[in-house]
Amino acid sequence: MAKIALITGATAGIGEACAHLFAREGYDLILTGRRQDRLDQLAQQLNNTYNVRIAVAAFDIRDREQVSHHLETLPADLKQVDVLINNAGLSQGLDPIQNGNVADWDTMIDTNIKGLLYTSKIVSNWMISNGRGHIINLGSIAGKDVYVNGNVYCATKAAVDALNKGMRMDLLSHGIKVTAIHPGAVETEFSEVRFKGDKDRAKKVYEGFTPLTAQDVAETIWFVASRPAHVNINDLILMPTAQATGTMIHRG
Ligand code: NDP
Ligand code: 8X3
Repeated sequence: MAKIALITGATAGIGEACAHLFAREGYDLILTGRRQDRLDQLAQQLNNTYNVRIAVAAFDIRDREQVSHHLETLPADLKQVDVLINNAGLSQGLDPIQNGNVADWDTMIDTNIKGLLYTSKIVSNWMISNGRGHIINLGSIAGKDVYVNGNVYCATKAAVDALNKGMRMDLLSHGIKVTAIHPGAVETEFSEVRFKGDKDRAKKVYEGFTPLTAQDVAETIWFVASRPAHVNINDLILMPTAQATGTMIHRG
């Protein structure tokens, strides 16, 4: 029987790259995100290329009822999830705390922390019943190194780092692996979302150096997911060669 991966935030960037890679490796997939059209298009593309089963569920991960409804109504056989990739997340704004936009704070906290929690609670219970599983959390270098004006986004990723450790302890006796991947700068829709559609400002983030690609991160996620049963990678920081810390980037 094929293994199953549930990938949140599969409509773009790292999540979409993971969908391609895990499908290529023969996984059946559950793909989520808000944009139904993108999920449908991706499912069709993966179905045409790989002989795997794809289920899509379009919902806002900030809404606990929606998360519960869409996950709990999946067919029972798809609840045999082997790998959960908690990837959906975003940054909004880059302002000092005193000027911060409170709605942006809510969006980041509700998506990056609460959405991840709602999903993990449901899926970890499935994994406990199935007697196996691997949860892979997308943290960030921003959760390890706070940067100027990064305040709330950095705090949400520090929370992911803490939750990653806590989940590993809580799920230890059930044999469930828990891993965090903490990338540095990855060129995806991320900066465009952070700057609310300002493409020029987003482009500048990646000028003068070679950032990571979504594919680079997906390959690393595949690496951690494909270790032998007795091996778990707890925590992995993945950086562009030109980036030493959260803030130190060598631009040529
Ligand atoms: P993208 O903006 O390209 O993709 C983000 C994904 O998250 C999209 O599929 C989006 O789907 C989904 N998402 C966002 N908000 C919600 C929501 N409310 N409900 C459901 N899905 C949502 O960014 P990346 O691929 O770069 O980011 C993926 C993860 O990696 C995030 O957690 C990010 O914080 C983290 N990360 C990114 C880095 C980077 O430099 N890019 C570096 C370190 C970590 P939709 O809009 O359809 O809902
Ligand atoms: C995204 C990386 O440093 O741009 O998590 O915030 S950073």
